[in-house]
Amino acid sequence: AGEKGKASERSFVMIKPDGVSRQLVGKIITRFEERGYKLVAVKSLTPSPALAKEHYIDLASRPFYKGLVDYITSGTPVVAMVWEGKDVIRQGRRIVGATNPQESDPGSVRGQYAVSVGRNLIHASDSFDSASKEIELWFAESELAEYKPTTWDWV
Ligand code: RTP
Repeated sequence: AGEKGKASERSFVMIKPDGVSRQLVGKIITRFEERGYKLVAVKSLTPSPALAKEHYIDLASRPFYKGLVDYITSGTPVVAMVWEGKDVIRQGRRIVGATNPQESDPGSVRGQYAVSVGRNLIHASDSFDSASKEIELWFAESELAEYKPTTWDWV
């Protein structure tokens, strides 16, 4: 799982502090579950500055980087998850919606619940490479569950 070309792949999805403080965790998880994706791992934590900086390392030169890291580490937890299933990386991005909620499809999480790019509720991996890096950064191998959802009997 998680490898390019596999029927079943994995994505790292994180509900950011605004999603937790607005009590949208259940609604967001429900979208992934009801679509048919499998919850492989989930934990709630306040990321350390080192973890948050590494997660957003590609944005280090951007003007909003410090504010983003400060927000993610502010003390309200995030919910870090790994979801698995067919095309979950691309479909996860569609469920989440465009980065700027002003551009997000109204049916997406951001399009339904967010208006500001700095408080856009959720992160989802944008490629196979970032998914595997992010899963390794946030989770130990022992935290990733192996099971088959009963709804996958027809797969
Ligand atoms: P994410 O990684 O969170 O899924 O977001 P993304 O790929 O859709 O967007 P990216 O460009 O990687 O930006 C990561 C996060 O940085 C925050 N951001 N703030 N102008 C701003 O203030 C600004 N631009 C981006 C957002 O929280 C975005 O999700």
